[in-house]
Amino acid sequence: MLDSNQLFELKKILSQPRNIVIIPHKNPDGDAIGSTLGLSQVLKKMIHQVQIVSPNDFPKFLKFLPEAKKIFIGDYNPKGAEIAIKKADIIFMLDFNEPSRADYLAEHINASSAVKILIDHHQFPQEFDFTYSDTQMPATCEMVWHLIEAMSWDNLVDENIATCLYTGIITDTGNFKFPSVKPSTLETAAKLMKHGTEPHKILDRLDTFTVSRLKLLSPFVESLQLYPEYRTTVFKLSREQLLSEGYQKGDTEGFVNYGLAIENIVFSVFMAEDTQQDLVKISFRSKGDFDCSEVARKYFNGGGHKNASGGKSHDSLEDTVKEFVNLLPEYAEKLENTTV
Ligand SMILES: [Mn+2]
Repeated sequence: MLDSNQLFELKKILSQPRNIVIIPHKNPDGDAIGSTLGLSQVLKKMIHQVQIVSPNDFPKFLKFLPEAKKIFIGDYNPKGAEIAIKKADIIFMLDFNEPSRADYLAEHINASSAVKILIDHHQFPQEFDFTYSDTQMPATCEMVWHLIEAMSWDNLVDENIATCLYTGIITDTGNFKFPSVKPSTLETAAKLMKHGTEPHKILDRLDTFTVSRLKLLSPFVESLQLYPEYRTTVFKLSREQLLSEGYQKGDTEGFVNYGLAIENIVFSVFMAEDTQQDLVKISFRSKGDFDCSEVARKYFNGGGHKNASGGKSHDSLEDTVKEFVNLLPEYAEKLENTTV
């Protein structure tokens, strides 16, 4: 948490009407969208003008969230995004550790003289005017809740705000399954329920599939490469496969976790060609003390969390898979000794 001086400073800054922009990372997930929507609705109940500016669009399964339609999508109107950021006197950056994660918005963030506030749980955060970083936290949404309590804003939290924050917590913890979950996570969830959110309704919305998602499971499962000696699974989908099933953004979200459901597997990788640019996007998931973010950082221009990270490659899909498989011997010992 921010220290008491910083909390006091922030209160002072927010005691006057402000023009606030809140930014999630590129390709925002449930935690990025939930935290920005939750925080924006709290700030709007005060005296502030608040606009969420996302670098690009977000998955369809998150569109049910209260006020999701008010999110400004930079991709569809880059000039508008630039103007909004230029006009801001406060910029919140949520669920990412450095401006480059907000893609082309980084340029405008860096150029702005606004007060900048980072709230995030990723490793290696950049420092800003206010930096609330805690890599032990399972979700930025939990951190936003802790900030709300520390600032005594909890009386402003209604059912809609609670729903946004609860959604980010369950999407970033796989429904409270990940080892990152803390007593404070469950306490936060309970408090959000007391503020009116109904978890079963959120779960019902999140469990709803698009037809294309269901159909994509077939080629995804078919692509399985199993390396039991390295306790590793590799999956891949080509652009052609994605498009032939009518791929929509978010359709393959979470697929990579299926690999970890196989007995004795501790490392799962999913490589998919981007449908719009020449790029292979890579998701890494691991169990226990095996740090998959190290592989992402060292070899695939990425990073993230110990058990969930991502990367990218400009080589072909086949070459990227080969490159990855060739790396496995380097991690053989760590993989073998991973305790779950
Ligand atoms: Mn997150």
